[in-house]
Amino acid sequence: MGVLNVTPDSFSDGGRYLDPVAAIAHGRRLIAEGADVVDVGGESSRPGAEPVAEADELRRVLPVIEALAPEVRVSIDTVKPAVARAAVEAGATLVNDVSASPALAAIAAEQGVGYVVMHRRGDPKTMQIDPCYDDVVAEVAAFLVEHAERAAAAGVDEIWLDPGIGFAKTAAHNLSLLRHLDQLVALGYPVLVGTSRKAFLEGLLTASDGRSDPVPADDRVEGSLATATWAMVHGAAMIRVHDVRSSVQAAKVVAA
Ligand code: HH2
Repeated sequence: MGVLNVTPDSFSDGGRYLDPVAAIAHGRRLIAEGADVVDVGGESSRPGAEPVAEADELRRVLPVIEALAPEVRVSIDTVKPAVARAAVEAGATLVNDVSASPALAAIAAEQGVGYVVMHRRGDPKTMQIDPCYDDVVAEVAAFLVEHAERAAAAGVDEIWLDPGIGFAKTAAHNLSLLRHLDQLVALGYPVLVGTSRKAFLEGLLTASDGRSDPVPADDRVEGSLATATWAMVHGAAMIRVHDVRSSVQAAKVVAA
């Protein structure tokens, strides 16, 4: 799954693809590099992100989905029911819901498309304020199963689970979830993992100039690849990445 953020403020590629022409061109680059799915988002979900008005989000994502949907599977990364519905009508066939909301699952059911349930607590403004769990793996697993069963009962046929790396989690929580990914895979649903360029990698990496602190997002590619490879080896069925070419190469080697 290649990431395509049509936003001014995403943590890694914010502002690069706000213009639909640039966004469509980048989507085509992701397809050429081997993405099976392009995940189009018009609102950043990074910690501290400002909410986006529905009309603005629709204006950002719809032309991009209409252009790319005939060429690749498109998912819509949104927490707004109206945006999810319009995106599916424009050609998206997977609703990627970082808020695990019953309203979005209901739209996926009604429209006969797939649904990603991702774990997080709170919203972008609050989620990184002292996240705390007794047992992060067990609590995330229980949350995902509960929401997946609810989505199945609502009529969704294709359900993906995502631990929500970086959403209401410390670096140690993220690493625990990766370390025990097999426990999420054992729940019986396909698992999606998104670690790409995320902040928890900062403390593990050295900047390529040896000095930058913190390590900038686009200098976390090798760390991202290590975590993506780990996730694939431990059973993730899809990885959500900014760097499609290198991830596809890694996927081929893992598959072999
Ligand atoms: N991470 C981000 C956004 N959407 N969706 C799923 N299912 N899983 C993830 O891990 C995930 C996600 C955050 O990354 P990005 O889109 O690059 O940044 P931003 O939210 O700032 O646009």
